[in-house]
Amino acid sequence: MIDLYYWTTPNGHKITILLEETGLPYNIKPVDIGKGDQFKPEFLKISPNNRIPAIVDNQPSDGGGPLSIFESGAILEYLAMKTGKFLPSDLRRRAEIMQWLFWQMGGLGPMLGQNHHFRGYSAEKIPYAIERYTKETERLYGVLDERLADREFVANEYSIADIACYPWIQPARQRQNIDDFPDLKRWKDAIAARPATQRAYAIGKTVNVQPAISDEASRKILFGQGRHTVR
Ligand SMILES: N[C@@H](CCC(=O)N[C@@H](CS)C(=O)NCC(=O)O)C(=O)O
Repeated sequence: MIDLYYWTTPNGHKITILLEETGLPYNIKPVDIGKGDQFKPEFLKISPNNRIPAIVDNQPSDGGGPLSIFESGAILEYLAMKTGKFLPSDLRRRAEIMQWLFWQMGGLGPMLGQNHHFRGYSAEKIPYAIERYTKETERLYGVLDERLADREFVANEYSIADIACYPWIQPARQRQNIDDFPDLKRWKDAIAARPATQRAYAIGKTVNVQPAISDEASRKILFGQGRHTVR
């Protein structure tokens, strides 16, 4: 059984999508990041960066004790290797997938996250920051659209690279017109229609009934962070 430390954000959705696709049994441990659960000492022990998602595998394949992992990319890779699904061992297929997984982790996620921050959450509306991250979003959407022009999925076959990218493509929130990116739109619709994707988002709705971070207390917890010392 996998324990999934989760909240209903793009990085959290990645893991429920993969878990639903693989059929691995899992148990959700909600971490309400708007309330500060990510700073609880027991959570920091498995996720020292005070971010969701994280997992604990209570039955790792080496037969040893429980194994914890943080960082969504590392979790996707681990679960794919555990189940033998969505990350083949063949050298070239795997290299193809891993480069797009890292592209998502190092570029698509962080840049679109800044778009959300400056456009949606920041009380001060800074035109330069909004413009910069909206343009960067447009550029990254363009990279994906080009990539998908002659293949069904990011690395040809449906993989953890698609699962990592999908929850981040939110055109209305990111001020993009998806019709300008027809191959990205076709890809997004195809993943949205998968039963596992639908189950993952339905589960999210049962964990968090009020997804928007609106109140001042949550803003302070999420956006006023400096160094946090546990020792
Ligand atoms: N690179 C990390 C990013 C994780 C991340 O930013 N998680 C956000 C939600 S999407 C979070 O837990 N935020 C809590 C906080 O900012 O304190 C990953 O992919 O796992």
